[in-house]
Amino acid sequence: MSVVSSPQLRAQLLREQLNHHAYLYYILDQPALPDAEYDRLFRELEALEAQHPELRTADSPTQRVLGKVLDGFAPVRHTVPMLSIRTETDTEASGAEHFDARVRRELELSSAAAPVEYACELKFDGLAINLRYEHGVLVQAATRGDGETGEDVTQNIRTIRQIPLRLQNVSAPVLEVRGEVYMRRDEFEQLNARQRELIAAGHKNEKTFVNPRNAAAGAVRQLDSSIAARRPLSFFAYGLGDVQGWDVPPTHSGVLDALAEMGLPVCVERAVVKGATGLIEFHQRIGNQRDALPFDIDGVVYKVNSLALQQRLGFVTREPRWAVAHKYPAQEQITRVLDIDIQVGRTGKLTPVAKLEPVFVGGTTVSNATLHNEDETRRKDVRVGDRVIVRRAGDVIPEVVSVVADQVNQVDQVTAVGKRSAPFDLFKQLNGHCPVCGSDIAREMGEADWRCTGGLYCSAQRKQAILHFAGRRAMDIEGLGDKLVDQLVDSDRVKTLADLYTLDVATLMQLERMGEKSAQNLVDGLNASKKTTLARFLYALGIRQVGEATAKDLAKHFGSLDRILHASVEELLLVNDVGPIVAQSIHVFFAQPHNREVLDALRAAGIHWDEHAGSNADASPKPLAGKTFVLTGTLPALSRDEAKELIEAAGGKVSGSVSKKTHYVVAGAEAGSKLQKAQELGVMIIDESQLQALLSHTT
Ligand code: 5U1
Repeated sequence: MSVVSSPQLRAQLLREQLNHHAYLYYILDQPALPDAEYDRLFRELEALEAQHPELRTADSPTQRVLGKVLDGFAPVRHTVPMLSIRTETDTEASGAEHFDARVRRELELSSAAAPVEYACELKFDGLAINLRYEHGVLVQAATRGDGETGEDVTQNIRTIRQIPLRLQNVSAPVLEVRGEVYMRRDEFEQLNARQRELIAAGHKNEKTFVNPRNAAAGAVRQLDSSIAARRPLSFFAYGLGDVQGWDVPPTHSGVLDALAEMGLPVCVERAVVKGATGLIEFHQRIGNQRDALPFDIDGVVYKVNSLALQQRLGFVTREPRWAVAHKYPAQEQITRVLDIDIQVGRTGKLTPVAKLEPVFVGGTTVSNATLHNEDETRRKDVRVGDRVIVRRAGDVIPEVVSVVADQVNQVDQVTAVGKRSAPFDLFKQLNGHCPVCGSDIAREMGEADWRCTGGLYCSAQRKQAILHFAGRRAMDIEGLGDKLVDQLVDSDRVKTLADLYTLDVATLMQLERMGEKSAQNLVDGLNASKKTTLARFLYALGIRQVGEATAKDLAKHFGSLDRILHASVEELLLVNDVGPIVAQSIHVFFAQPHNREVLDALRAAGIHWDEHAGSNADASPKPLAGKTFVLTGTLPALSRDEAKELIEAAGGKVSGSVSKKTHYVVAGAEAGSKLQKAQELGVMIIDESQLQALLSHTT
């Protein structure tokens, strides 16, 4: 209920509340208001502004998407030119040494002089943007352009929720903030998965994006800001442009701290170091973490920390002498497609995979890359013999992003018979039959994928299903690797999941490279796996659409397998995050007589768990309930999964990132940025023995 009577005051209060909660949510990752309450306040402000249009201010959260389609972007002349950064392509330690030596030479420092202090940051792979705040309110956002003149992309930048429309406690007449708009890797993958679905459903104008940088740059340059608003963009601030009426701190690290205080997103992966040794350490540390970062970087940035020294160093042409981007090996490379194979997945999905001339990309040698599905392969028009760009970033499966379209390539694509191979046609290539079991293949209306119809009759699906069942996060059967599964399935010793539990040492010893000790270890592993949890068991079954999180939700909601077996689609829909497609998939799975038979056989083989453990029906006290943990580094005895399971069993939650809401960070050897962030935020840091102590109080 509103206690403020004047519409003007009420609108101001609502704006402040909504902007504050957006800051907690998007910058600090600490939501303090349920979504529904945020929406209610938002709608109240919208209604108030509709009644009193004069109350609509530039910093109103309702003004993020203006819904006006532009004819083009107006040019913006930068008051202070947007410089670029010198690139050091020597990806070894010597790259950092050269930069430090250059700085020392320019500053005329003798070898006896103290090491130079540097601010180290990440080199985000995105699009540089200048944000102009006047009296704390965002008034303009512009691209870099040629450094002198950029384009006015304010409409699109306003849609990025991490970018504050009003800075906290800033009244300076002018404060320009520079930084990078980028797209997180997981959000990029989700965006492309959605795009692939749209294409499969017949939306001819849709396309997938080559990489997060292109997707981000494309979104920023959309003339229709409602399209930009649907693209998951993020932002990191890393510097200043024009500043009037604000006391600039004396160091670059101080500037970044101040920007963070104003409510701007500043990446926590940064450090102040001394000399070349410090630079090299930072380059190596971030290099080791690169795959685990949630976004792409192409290097790190070193800047002389003192702004006075920066001024002394000045710049050459458009590049400052006081900064450098020290690169890492590229995440995209060009290579050639030798062949296109079709692989059969666990659910029968047929995936075209490009066999490549091996190429070093993103730190490893890649010789296979996914083409996702037939439509994608055709849309990219990838054919055998083509030169293609391959991308491997993070722990995402390498993919072919595009064919190299140049003259040289056109000549290269000509095959021995003088013309390019035919466009990819999955059905034709397979003659309509699964390459593994010969069953018919089918593609349903509105589906992007061809599938083998053989089900578990298809040995490829059986092999994948067994490997999934045995996986670490499923039944965790030690010693059951892919070579062994190949033999067990090919020799017909294992036809169903339950057959695994009939294996004995004598049978196993008949297999290749299987001595008595390995056979005994596997039998022990199988026996040990029999005691499990309902959630793990459900996940292990490999039901389509049921990942680990859904399996946990199902186990928690129903508490027993029998209740799940008998649940209707409507009852399944009551489970957290279960929608109609997932509910249908679960229902269909358990309705199949052959699946019921396998379940019965698995239970008969001795697989068991505590029914109701961890379920909503479980009333035992959970002393870690409400406590959030973050795990970092390598613990001496427990694996990450084990620690997570113990914490969750005691009612705690394990989160992937540290925030002020984290109760404990459990740190092991080589803990990285999470430990640092915990220290910065004053979060309690404990080791494995302290975790064990907390857990032992719980039993
Ligand atoms: N982190 C960071 N990225 N980046 C890019 N800092 C930074 N600074 C830049 C650029 C182009 O330029 C300044 C050194 C002028």
